[in-house]
Amino acid sequence: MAQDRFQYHDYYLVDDLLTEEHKLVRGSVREWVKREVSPIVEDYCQRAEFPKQWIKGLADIGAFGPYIPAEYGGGGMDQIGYGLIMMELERGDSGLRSTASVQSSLVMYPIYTYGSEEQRRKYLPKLASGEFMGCFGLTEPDHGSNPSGMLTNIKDKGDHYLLNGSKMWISNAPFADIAVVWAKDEEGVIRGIIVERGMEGFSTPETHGKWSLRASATGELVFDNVKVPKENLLPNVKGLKGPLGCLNSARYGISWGAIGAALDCYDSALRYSKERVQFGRPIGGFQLQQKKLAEMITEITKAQLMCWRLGTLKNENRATPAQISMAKRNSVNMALEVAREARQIHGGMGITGEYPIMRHMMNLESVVTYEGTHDIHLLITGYDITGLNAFE
Ligand code: TGC
Ligand code: FAD
Repeated sequence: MAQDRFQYHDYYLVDDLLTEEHKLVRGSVREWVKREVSPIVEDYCQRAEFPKQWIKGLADIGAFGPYIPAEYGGGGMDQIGYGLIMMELERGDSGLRSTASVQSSLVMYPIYTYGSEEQRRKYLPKLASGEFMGCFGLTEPDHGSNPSGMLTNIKDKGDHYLLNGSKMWISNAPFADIAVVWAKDEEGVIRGIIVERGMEGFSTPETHGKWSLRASATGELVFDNVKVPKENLLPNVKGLKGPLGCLNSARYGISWGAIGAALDCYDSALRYSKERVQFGRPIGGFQLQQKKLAEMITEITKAQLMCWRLGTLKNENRATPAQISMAKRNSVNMALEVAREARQIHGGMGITGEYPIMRHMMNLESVVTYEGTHDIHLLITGYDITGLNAFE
């Protein structure tokens, strides 16, 4: 990307609803993204490589476990603060936000919420500092939207568990030091277990050939008779509600994150529409382009308000999983629509790496699928409002 000229847009003065701390945190993340991410992200995406130097930077700005209590190395922040961090990171790149949201919501969250005190003390400070990176293994080759059918399993062997199976599409897998893995025990109950790199029989082959999230590393988790110590089992949760509880937190973060990608596309399109002259005047003066821009900022503003409200509900422990599904689905779909319209406003330039649009658009094609697809979240809303379960 040639130059990061991003300016924030707050049409309904949502900033008035934020605290000074929120604005401070958001400002420092934005500044870091402009300095350390924007100048290199295009190049890393073109090469399909994860910039490992981002790990230390993410830890330094407090993006790993922002809402985990400080005594475990986290930021002790509220949910709005977490959302704003995700928004600023995804404004830079969805893959960058992925790295941080997996570490925070899918690795630190389950260890904090379902783990023993020993597990918390052992892993959380290292995850917060970036000394350890983690990944989350739920999806399998034949069980994506329907994780309850998973085949990965653990067998009790007295002093350890024997883990077998495989997971697919796992963000951060190729470089993760630990994996929070969901597997069925001998009674068919889903349990969470922490697998460490270096355990015999555990490998993490990288997934190549992605046209999306190219600056994020994705891989498989393969378990071939892996002996996992008994103390690595997460003791405080049983059943699918374990992994789905983590997804509530990650989906919430994504609902903010996607707004960041949308804002970047809108901001670039707005500027381009004032600078690009055709037929003797800026293209922003044409009604068709104004319609696109006006609809973009309207949808962004609605999403900002929805996420702020969801964050306040989450702070009060009142946000329901269905409300989170609605926000994730709405924000990501909105961002995809904004990216597609912004691409058109940029004309041919919109397909180049001179502008962030095409990269955001391709990234969002993953974001609309992972953490529950667009369809699945619609059906969750459908179930919630009718009481009739489409999954049965
Ligand atoms: P169902 O029978 O409805 O529920 C089973 C149990 O779970 C409880 N539950 C939840 N608990 C907490 N939070 C939620 N959101 C929950 N939803 C359901 C439920 O109450 C029940 O509890 P209990 O005590 O009665 O046992 O389950 P189902 O098998 O019918 O499935 C429902 C469905 C389809 C909605 C669910 O499985 C689903 O959400 N599928 C989508 C899968 C998904 O989102 N996978 C994401 C993988 S991780 C990922 O993509 C990371 S990308 C990260 C990045 O790079 O940023
Ligand atoms: P499927 O479940 O096979 O769905 C295919 C299509 O069928 C979709 O359009 C879906 O909406 C539709 N469909 C399915 N069931 C229904 C239904 N009942 N009614 C109507 N339509 C339906 N997973 C992890 O565990 N950890 C990770 O870190 C992780 N990172 C990811 C990173 C990337 C880049 C990607 C692409 C995926 C990642 N995932 C991860 C996996 C992701 O969560 C799954 O891809 C997602 O849940 C969908 O599963 P699937 O791909 O198997 O699609």
